[in-house]
Amino acid sequence: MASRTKPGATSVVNGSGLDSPILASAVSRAQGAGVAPRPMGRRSWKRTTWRTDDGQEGGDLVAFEHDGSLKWQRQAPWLGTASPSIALADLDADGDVEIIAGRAVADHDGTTLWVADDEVVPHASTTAADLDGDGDLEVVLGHSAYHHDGTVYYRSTLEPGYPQVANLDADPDPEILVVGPSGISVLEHTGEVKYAGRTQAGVPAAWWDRPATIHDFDGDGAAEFAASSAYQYSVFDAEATLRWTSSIDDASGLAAGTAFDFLGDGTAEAMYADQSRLFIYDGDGRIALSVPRSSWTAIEYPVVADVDDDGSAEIVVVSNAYHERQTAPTVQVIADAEDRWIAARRIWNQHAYHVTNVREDGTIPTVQPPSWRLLNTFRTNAQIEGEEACEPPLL
Ligand SMILES: [Ca+2]
Ligand SMILES: [Ca+2]
Ligand SMILES: [Ca+2]
Ligand SMILES: [Ca+2]
Repeated sequence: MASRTKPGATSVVNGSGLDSPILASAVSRAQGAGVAPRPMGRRSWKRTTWRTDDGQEGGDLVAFEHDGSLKWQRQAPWLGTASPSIALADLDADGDVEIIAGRAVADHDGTTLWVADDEVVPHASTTAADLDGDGDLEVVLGHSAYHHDGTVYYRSTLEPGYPQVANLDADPDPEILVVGPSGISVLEHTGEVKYAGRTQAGVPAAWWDRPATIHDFDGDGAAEFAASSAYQYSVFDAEATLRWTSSIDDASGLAAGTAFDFLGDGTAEAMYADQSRLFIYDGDGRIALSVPRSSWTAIEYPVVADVDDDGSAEIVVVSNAYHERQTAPTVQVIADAEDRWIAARRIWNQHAYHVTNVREDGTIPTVQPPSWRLLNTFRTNAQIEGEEACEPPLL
């Protein structure tokens, strides 16, 4: 695959179209060879069986030490459910971290604890939340959820989709936003369907088969969410009423976005990366900045963190060869030219990131603070303002 990789490079791209003072420069450093994933065909929530090199169904779950050396490697039949992303949480609050992927849970040394009966979407991004408030985390597949011991907590009438947990209404309990091939749905924390199968005018419900982002985009104190189809990136209010939409092109995968209030003015800028560009949107959904990238998109999305510890947030976006052509370094770090963007945490550890799932030092809390009572976000990072830059927030 060497021909599909781009060697290390540093480049500066002048930002354009961004209102001052958000004018950005992009400083890019490739972080090693990129490997283009194979293009995906038509997706279905039905299980796709993948096999290891020796022909066994599933894949290997691999853990590395902090220096990159191998810690352990376990064959995991449940990884046959089409490359799920991995999440970490201490489900039973006993001090040992469990490993969640797709519809399965392993303990901290990779031993499978249980596998859920329910199917998940390909490239599933299962999360964990204490939905019933008993101190243990439930494993949230979306259309269903399980107690930490593998017993069913709820099983809804929905088809499988991608779960996001936040408070999306007036009651203090969390809701589960499920976005998938059946459209946009919200469940109460009990699993009761609040609404199901919504979409925006002119877009088939089946196109929303991608992970979503929850954030207070307009700073009014109530959470909105961003979701994407193959050709739209859109922000909705909590009832799935469209706020704004912008055209994107992601027929090859199921990319997602994030958001961050770079200026600290109360309005968050949304970000999304399709097959050829990273877009940053202003509060009205206008493109404020776009940066070249290339990808046969799978499930990747841009993230925001203070990766160089300078007290100003950066955006990280990856690239690979799309139609044999890679237009940007494998990893790009995009910073404000004068580091005026406000500070962010220095960590983003998993696809289903929601701030309270990990401390800034990389440790996993034994008792995970309920994110819906604090920042009430999903797939966005926390701002850190003023002199307290880069101190972990009090959560
Ligand atoms: Ca545990
Ligand atoms: Ca619980
Ligand atoms: Ca609620
Ligand atoms: Ca809002």
